[in-house]
Amino acid sequence: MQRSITVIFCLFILNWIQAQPNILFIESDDQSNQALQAFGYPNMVTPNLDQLVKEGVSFTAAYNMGCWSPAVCVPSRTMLFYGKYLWDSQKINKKNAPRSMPEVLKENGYATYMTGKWHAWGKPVVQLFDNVGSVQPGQLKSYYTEDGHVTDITGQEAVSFIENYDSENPYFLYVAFNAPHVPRQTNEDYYDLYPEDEIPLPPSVRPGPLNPNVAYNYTNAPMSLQSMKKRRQQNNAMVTHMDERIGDIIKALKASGDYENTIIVFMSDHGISFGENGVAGKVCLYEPSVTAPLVIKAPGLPEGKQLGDRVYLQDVYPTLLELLGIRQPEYLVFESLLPVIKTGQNSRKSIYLAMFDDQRAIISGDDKLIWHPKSGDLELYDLGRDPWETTNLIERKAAQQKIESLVSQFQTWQQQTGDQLTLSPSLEKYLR
Ligand SMILES: [Ca+2]
Repeated sequence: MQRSITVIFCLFILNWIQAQPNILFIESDDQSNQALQAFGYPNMVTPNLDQLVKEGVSFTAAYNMGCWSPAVCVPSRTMLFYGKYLWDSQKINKKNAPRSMPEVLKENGYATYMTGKWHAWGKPVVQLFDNVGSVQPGQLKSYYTEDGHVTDITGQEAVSFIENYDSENPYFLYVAFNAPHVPRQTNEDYYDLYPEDEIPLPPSVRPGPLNPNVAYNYTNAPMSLQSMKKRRQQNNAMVTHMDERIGDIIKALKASGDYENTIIVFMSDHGISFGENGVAGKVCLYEPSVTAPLVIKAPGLPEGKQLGDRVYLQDVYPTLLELLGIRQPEYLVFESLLPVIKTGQNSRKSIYLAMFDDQRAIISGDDKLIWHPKSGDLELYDLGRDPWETTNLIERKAAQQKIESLVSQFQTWQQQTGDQLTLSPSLEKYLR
């Protein structure tokens, strides 16, 4: 009797595992919201990603919480894979790393495979996945290798995995493109899609910094508007090249017959600035650098739903687990997006952003306060009226009350995240 119950239970688990959808998780590197046509940028040529947006739920205000050094990729990816906030992610090493996203999925019956960029702290990538393809470094010397362009290699390996997969179990396929991260190199055909003189620039692009303290923060401003257009041309060309390879992967998935029973995630690790507020690079807390596209297509989720709710990119990990009915590990502090998607209820009242000891920011509603602790400078923006952060409202009469509220929420986040930075006198006057 005992034995037959055990057998039935095992069969039930096996059936449950085999009915679970596959996961195709695609991550790009340094792609801002501006590098995706479906996010409102008609000059972009991204037909495959646009189609994914049409078929899934997309977030236009998904944030990377920040970084503990100028290498922003590493904390973003460490937070993603281990589900911990910024300062706890910084403490993760090979020995103390908790179970990562692919390991949790593996425990629940998933075959796990990755190809492309690996740039996270914690355990070595070969320990996290059953199998790995060509693992690329965080910073390539060149995209052109003996085996071809790295974007093509990553795309082709993902296609091969899908074509050769022959197990009944579901898979977690993590495809991490290095594109469009520097060195921005791709083929002339892609450059030709974006004539330099026709590149549109957002209204905040300016050659010098809006705030002189930002110039200190790892940007090489002032830059000419023409050089900003050149960088955008290279960046956009890299994205279109990647989009073609994503099209190959989708095609292979459809040919395998598994398209409808596959969750597809697309995200970038964070964005990048090409001259917005005089910043060139990603080490700042302005919107183009801290936000990035996030798209989730899954069985049962709405199609073509675009949400402007402010969320974290790394919320995608608990979202996947909730979609799959897998219990969340206790350490996981990011929040599932299913309530926001299904009921419009965003449990998070504010977004906290941090950049080592150089910058902090808090966003509540449309109010965004950026604080430069070393100089004490503050910037206050109304993201509803001024999404490009061109008008610092800090001297306005109404600023005082808003700052008090924002600072109070900021302190709560400091406690939640273990942010040790002491509030400087410039902020203390706003504390109750
Ligand atoms: Ca990156």
